[in-house]
Amino acid sequence: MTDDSGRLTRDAPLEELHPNERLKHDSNYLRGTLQEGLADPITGGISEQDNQLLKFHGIYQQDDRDLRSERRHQKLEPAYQFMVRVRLPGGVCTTGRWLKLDSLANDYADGSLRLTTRQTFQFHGVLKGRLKPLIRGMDEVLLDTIAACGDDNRGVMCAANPEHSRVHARVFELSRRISERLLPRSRAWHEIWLDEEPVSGGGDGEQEPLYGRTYLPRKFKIGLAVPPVNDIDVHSQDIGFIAIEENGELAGFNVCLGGGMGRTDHAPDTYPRLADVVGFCSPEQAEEVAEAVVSVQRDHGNRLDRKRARMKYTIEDLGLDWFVAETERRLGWRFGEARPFRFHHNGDAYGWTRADDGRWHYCLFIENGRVRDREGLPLMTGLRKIAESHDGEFRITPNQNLIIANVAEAKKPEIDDLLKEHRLLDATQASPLRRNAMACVALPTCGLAMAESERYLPDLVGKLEAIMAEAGIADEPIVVRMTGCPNGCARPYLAEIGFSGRGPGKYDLYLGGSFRGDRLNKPYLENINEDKILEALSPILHQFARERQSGERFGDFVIRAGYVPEVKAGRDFNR
Ligand code: SRM
Ligand code: SF4
Repeated sequence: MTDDSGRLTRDAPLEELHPNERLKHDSNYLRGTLQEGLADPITGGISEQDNQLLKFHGIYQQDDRDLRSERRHQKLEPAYQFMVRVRLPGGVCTTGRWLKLDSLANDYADGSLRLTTRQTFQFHGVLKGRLKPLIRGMDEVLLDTIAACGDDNRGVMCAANPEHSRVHARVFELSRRISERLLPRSRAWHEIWLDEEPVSGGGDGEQEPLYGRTYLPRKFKIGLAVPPVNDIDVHSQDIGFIAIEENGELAGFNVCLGGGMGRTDHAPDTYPRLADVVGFCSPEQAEEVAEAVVSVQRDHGNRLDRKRARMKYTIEDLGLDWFVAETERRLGWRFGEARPFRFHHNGDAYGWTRADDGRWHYCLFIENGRVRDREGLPLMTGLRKIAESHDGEFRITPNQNLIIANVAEAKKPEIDDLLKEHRLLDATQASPLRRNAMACVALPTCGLAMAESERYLPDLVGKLEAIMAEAGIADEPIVVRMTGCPNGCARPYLAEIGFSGRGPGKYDLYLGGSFRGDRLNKPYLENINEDKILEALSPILHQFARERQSGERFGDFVIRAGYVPEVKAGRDFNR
């Protein structure tokens, strides 16, 4: 079946759609043959079909890419292992839960916890037989992995900004409610991981009232920002809610639609896009807005070509006006006029911050979100000790950092001592460049990585720090982001200096994002190695040091100086 614009809809015959549509449809609400595949002792892996379904359970099959060629040489199957992503709306985790995750990482994964760009945890290096005990361990502290990946609504982000605690509390509560409301209703997760019976014959009489049998055409992302901090990069979300505060209270939200970062090299019809502000809704209306928008994307998203299946392309292809009108038709009411707001930056406020309710929050810099003990920096041990001492919460920030939240005045000296004892204050005193840098995971776990990212960016930042010191701008914060492929997991297209991997040691370089996360950058040089990167950036950084106007940011300067044109719309990114 086609809709008014001639697009195939989800009611079209399955054979006309992408093969994943049939897979979802025939999976008996996400059960498929997962139970059998996980129990198969012959291999450490599972079939590709099972892997596609496993994503809806928050788990990816991977293999250790550092060992790939050696294993191939030895005619062994790849070193299969799994990545497990926790569902943690708004990034808030009690310290009790943190302690559980820490012990699970040591017992069943590679001994590290990875804080992600969407404010949750990932376990890496989990062997097939350890998946179940790991997930059961999470369930003991009421955590799950449902819909952390897959064609559904993913982890809902929420500003971690601690200053305005009253507004934050309401916005956080809403992020939790949106996550619950848009959660798949299938019992498959409980049956497979917690042994709550039926499994492959299960699903009888089950329904997915929102998603139906074929779920969404593609992943879907929602985030809530609290100005003046745009830490969640609200314009990168499929739906962004911008909290509008009036007289210290949450008046409602400006609603933004159609953001997304992913693109594919050599495919100019794929591009990052910023979400447009389309109107205003009250706090009470936000949940139904989220559901209505998801339903429009469910019915009109592209189910033939997964590279163009995100909502940003539905909006590009069918028109923003059409999309908004269709959403309003389903809501039965119209958005109000968007209200004024202003973002100052999209980073984190490091160190201690006192919130308006008198409680303290310490934002700790965690380089690229990797929590493990290293020589001279016992990060995982230090956080364990703090979690044992602080009966409160940790908040994961959208910049892969961690906030020790809601510390009472009397408790602060004890936390300070623990931070000092474990040398965690040193990390927070890193250069402003490093503190504003972010890299995706990439090698050795990510199957899509074409180049290093998490393991390489710290070195490159060191070299850029040296250039900036020479130019006399060592204290200048510049947003730098790197990914190992064009998918955009560290939101590199919003960075003032962005990199995406093209091949081993080779990157595309992007310039011109804003410090506030509200402007896309632009491809500047393609497929270059480190020498060329430094050769290209050194003169620009020196010129910036000499010629910048008062208060001018690097991303604004490169546009004024003519290095790149300003990108005003996603479809112009590649032109
Ligand atoms: Fe991502 C796929 C890691 C945030 C866009 N992402 C992947 C996979 C699962 C690779 C795969 O499909 O096999 C990566 C697993 C690597 C590993 O070994 O752990 C991966 N993405 C991540 C994380 C862990 C990066 C990080 O360093 O923190 C982030 C986890 C977020 C979370 O907690 O849910 C992560 N990914 C993002 C973001 C940023 C965001 O959402 O704010 C984006 C860009 C925004 C967007 O979606 O448009 C992003 N990831 C992608 C894409 C491209 C999607 C697209 O529209 O084209 C893929 C590939 C895909 O979906 O086909 C992808
Ligand atoms: Fe992997 Fe690419 Fe995402 Fe990096 S951007 S984690 S390399 S999919």
